[in-house]
Amino acid sequence: MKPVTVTRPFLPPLEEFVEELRGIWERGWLTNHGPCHDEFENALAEYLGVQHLSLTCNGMIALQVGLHALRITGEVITTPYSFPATTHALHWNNCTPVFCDVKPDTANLDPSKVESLITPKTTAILPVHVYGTPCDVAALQRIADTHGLKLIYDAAHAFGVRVGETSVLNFGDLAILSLHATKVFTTAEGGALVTNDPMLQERAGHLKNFGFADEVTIVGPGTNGKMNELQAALGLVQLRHVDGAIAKRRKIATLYRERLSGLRGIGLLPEIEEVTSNFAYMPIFVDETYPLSRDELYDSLRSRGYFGRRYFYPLISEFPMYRDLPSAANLPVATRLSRGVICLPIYPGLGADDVERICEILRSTND
Ligand code: T4K
Repeated sequence: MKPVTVTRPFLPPLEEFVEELRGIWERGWLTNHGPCHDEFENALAEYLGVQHLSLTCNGMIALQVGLHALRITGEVITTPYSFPATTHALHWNNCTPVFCDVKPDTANLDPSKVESLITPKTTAILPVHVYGTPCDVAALQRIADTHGLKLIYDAAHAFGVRVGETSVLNFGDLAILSLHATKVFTTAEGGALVTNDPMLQERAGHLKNFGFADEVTIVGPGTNGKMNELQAALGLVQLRHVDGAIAKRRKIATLYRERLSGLRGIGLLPEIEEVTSNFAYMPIFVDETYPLSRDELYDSLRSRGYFGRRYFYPLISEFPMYRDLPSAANLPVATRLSRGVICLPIYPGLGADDVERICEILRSTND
């Protein structure tokens, strides 16, 4: 049996991509704001329902550029329950991460624990919409407004997620997306920075291009964060197919939920009524009432060819470069979730028979 991995990229019909490549070959224009880049940037903003979007070569660079564009310094309150990129971006921007615990139901930053961490050095809050589940955006905005802090969302997982009629990317001062191969919508590597502030978009646009404002004017110590034409061409083609891909994910997630809800010792994320999900991940949280430990279940699935992943274990606050920070010490909810999580395989091409088999393994162990 071919191993079933946690995800596989959705890829469009090859001929459609080849057609876009033909244009690139003819033009001989490979990067630096080519026609595919500009067309994709506009099309993506329109698809997502956001005002100002700037494409980048990946999500981590989008975050670094965004933090720099907002001139974030000092301490930033953030979540330990994420991919390393979230905190590493702070580190690369010379900011000090201050870890805050998460909510037990969503694994997102817990607003009720943020205010006690604010000091005179705090300049911003950096939450993550983990697994694409929106944070408590209203509560976090209230805290940011009260204390004069910037609010930057790591929305790497949240492509296409909506709260009511609004894209989740419209909240905060800025949000970043990842378009990596493992994401719901991919350009192989890729990212985007989203904001409602045209000045901020302009500054970020300069910073991702070495700081160039024009041929001879450098307005900041920029980096090279541009998306190239091949990535953008793939993005243009992907956009035609992404709705179908998300619909397939929805079916798989629904089947998982039908089979797993109520299973003793296995927790699922909540379904939130006003949220349009993208079904990016299928995390389960194994607790002590399940007959196997998380790692025993993880290994048992692997031995049968099902390669889930423990996103996000260990916590970022447990990494050697962060574990001595005072804020790394008291994160009981994040620690519990991290010790219990397995993200089960979910991607558009995953067969219902595989989902049934995975759920059968989970249930039979529980009998
Ligand atoms: N913020 C957050 C909250 C994030 O989760 C991420 C990235 C970022 C920021 C940074 O965004 P980027 O700079 O990456 O755009 C993966 C991804 O590399 C990473 O993008 C992602 N989060 C993270 C959650 O997952 P790994 O190390 O687990 O990936 P890897 O290579 O082990 O792939 C997992 C599985 O996916 C493989 O077993 C098979 C499948 N796969 C993977 C690739 C790369 C494919 O089928 N094809 C592929 O091309 O980190």
